[in-house]
Amino acid sequence: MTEQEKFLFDLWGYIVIEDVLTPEEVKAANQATERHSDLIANRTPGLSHDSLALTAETGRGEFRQNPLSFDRPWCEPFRKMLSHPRVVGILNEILGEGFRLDHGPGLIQMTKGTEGHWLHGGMTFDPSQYHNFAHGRMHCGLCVAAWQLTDVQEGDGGFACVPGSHKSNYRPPRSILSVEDDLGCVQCIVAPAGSVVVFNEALVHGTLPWKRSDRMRRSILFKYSPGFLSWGSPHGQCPIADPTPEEQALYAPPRRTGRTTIS
Ligand SMILES: O=C(O)CCC(=O)C(=O)O
Repeated sequence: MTEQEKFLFDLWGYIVIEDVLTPEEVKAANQATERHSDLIANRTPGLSHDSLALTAETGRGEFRQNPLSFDRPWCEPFRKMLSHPRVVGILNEILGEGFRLDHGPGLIQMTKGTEGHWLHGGMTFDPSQYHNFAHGRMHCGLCVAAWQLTDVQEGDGGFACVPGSHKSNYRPPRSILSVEDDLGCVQCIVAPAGSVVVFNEALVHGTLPWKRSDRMRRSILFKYSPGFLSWGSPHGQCPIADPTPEEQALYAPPRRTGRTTIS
């Protein structure tokens, strides 16, 4: 993790890193997703909680099967993301060595008219989702690597957050969480295909409705925790048929000591 990335992640609670996937890798991930389109189901709308700014006709598309368990070669793009060295370097810094995959990967697919998601996170101290700075470094709870398989440009919608809110002390008013009157503090995060957005779940964040008719949003989210912590239910087993030692290590149950580290 570069000094600039540390500064921005500490300041904003998220960073966008461009060009982590090559155009060929983005294409392979999109092809693998399209090949399994029968496994993508639209949620029943409701994540917008009736906000006038977030409500739209359709619910977002999500995978009904973990893409890491797809047959080869279709699982390969997602396996690359799971333990991508660029992201591993960042997670070792913010979560500490021995971090684990907490849950995911999950697909968020949005076409024009897909609803947004009420803003959440960062409202009270949550011992599984936090940001702290002590002894010269950041210490974070649940953090997300959100891989972008399509471009997100200004005004498109998609992932949005209140930069810096992972360190804020007051509950945001309802008008901000609903984005009905956000006082200018909610930002839609622009990120080209092939980039990864790393964000802290303690950040106040959510989703704006998707506006583009010529391009869908397709993002794959992997959620990681420090090695001693579990936000979701710990995994029964690794879903990958032939896991590498690194992949196996990411699926090891939470424990404070003796975890295999990856780099
Ligand atoms: O990427 C998004 O649209 C929002 C994701 C989200 O809210 C979450 O992962 O908790």
